[in-house]
Amino acid sequence: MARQTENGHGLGQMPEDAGAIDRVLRERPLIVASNRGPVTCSLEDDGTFRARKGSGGVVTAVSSIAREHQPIWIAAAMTEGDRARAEVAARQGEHLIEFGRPPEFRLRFVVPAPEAYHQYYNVISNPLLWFLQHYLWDTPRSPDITHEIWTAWYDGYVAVNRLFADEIVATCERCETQPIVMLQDYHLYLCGGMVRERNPDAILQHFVHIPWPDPDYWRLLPMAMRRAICEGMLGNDIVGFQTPEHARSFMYTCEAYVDGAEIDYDRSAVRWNGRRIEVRAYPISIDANAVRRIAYSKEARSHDRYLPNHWNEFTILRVDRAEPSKNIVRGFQAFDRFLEAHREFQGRVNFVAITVPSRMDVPEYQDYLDDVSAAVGRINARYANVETGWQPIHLIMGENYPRALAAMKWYDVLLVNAIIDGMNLVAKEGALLNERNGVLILSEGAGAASQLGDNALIIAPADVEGTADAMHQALTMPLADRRRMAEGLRRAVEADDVADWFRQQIADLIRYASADEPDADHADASSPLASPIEPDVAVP
Ligand code: GDG
Repeated sequence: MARQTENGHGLGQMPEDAGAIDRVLRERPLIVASNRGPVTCSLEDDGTFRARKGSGGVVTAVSSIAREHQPIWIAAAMTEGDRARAEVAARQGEHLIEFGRPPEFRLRFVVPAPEAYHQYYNVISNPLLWFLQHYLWDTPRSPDITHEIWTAWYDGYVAVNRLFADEIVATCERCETQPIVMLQDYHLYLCGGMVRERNPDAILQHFVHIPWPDPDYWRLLPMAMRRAICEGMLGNDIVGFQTPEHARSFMYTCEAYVDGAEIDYDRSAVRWNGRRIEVRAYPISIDANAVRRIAYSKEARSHDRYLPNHWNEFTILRVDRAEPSKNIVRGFQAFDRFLEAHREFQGRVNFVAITVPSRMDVPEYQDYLDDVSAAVGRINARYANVETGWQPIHLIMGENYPRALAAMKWYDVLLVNAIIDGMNLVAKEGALLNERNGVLILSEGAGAASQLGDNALIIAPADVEGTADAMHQALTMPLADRRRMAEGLRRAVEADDVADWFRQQIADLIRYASADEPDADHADASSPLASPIEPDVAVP
């Protein structure tokens, strides 16, 4: 039976023939291009390379499709070790670097010059685009689009996107059939257009993991930049967002800034330059089995031994990158207010904040980490009890995914109060793993709110008082209510695996190209997916 997608536009129907998806995936190579690859390399003293799995939501989510479908990843060399490994591969004519036996990942590195990479990553992508797309700029003061920013745009963002596009085009050429290319996120907005210019038949899909703001806010970028971003995205066949709201904002932005773009809001599509581009929502999820496996792994269990030292009669947990959009400081302010208003909880509740330092080359992130530490110091100084040794906030800093998942098993309250967030995987992981009928306090600005909101306490992210109230409500809620909500959350997450997220995108690409779809008059009969699929794909 055909099933409706969650995009809310009523267009996304899973093909009747689910076998078609498997056939396409068996017979066509899959290329995933993302700034950060699934692993980073380091060169060891004995001259061998060690590969470590990367961090962050995009890698966590996209890695989970790798096990089944072995995509070719195209990713930037981010570390010295990556560069050295890429050099060895180039010297030895190794087209794809394989990791694991049997290979879990096959990777090609894009190797920008360090200065170009710095401009693309540390000046344009983070913070300029990230801040813009999370409404983080303090607009009377910043951003200033200076000569340096323009230089970083052309010599960094445009240049590195071109390197990615070159690599994608070259990889497609080495394949016997036209691969499916899935571009990831805000680092690669120009890539779709650049690939399309050189490979008009390319099958291109771009998924944006973060919010897409309204056209008015995009005006912080000069017209040439915002237009290039939209036009680059319109080089794809389908562009995907976390929520229908962000998909709609993208269409509004194209209508506002792309000359000649015709928007079909009913069918959620843009017509431009003789092509039709579909705009879809694919709410991302987690790989429930993999998350459980890691949370109960030997390594996670080793953390189970000492993590309880941080727990108390009641434990509030948060897990995030040290990232302004995650709203960590306001979370502490709310806890401060909660302790002030409910003195009976002093000494009985700990707030455990697992914080992963992130983007430390960007000054805004260094400053934010300082703000986080200062808030912890101030609140701990205010409430700490020297007689009992009680400290209200426990800040656990550093990168360790199994530890983060281990901690999620034990909270009474999980605080996810992001100002705005594409989805927020922590909310879903916590819902899946928690064993104490823990309550989720969830920002209405997180994409996850539309899926989990019915069984969470929803807060407005700037509402410090409301968040403090929610903490009190969560910690005093009757067990039966907590259990009902926790079960509801777990069911919602279990019913919506990341595999569905991935397969829905492939299904839509097939439907996009098929003559049977509801919008058949616009179907692109020249698309390679519309023709019979050639057998025997090989990637030399
Ligand atoms: C972006 C969007 C969207 C936690 N500690 C470590 C670690 N984690 C894991 C978490 C979670 C992931 O990293 C973070 O995902 P989030 O979704 O919470 O946030 P972002 O990193 O901002 O992700 C977001 C996501 O992409 C997917 O589309 O949901 O909206 O902003 O799984 O448990 N991972 C590693 N080390 C840790 O110490 N490697």
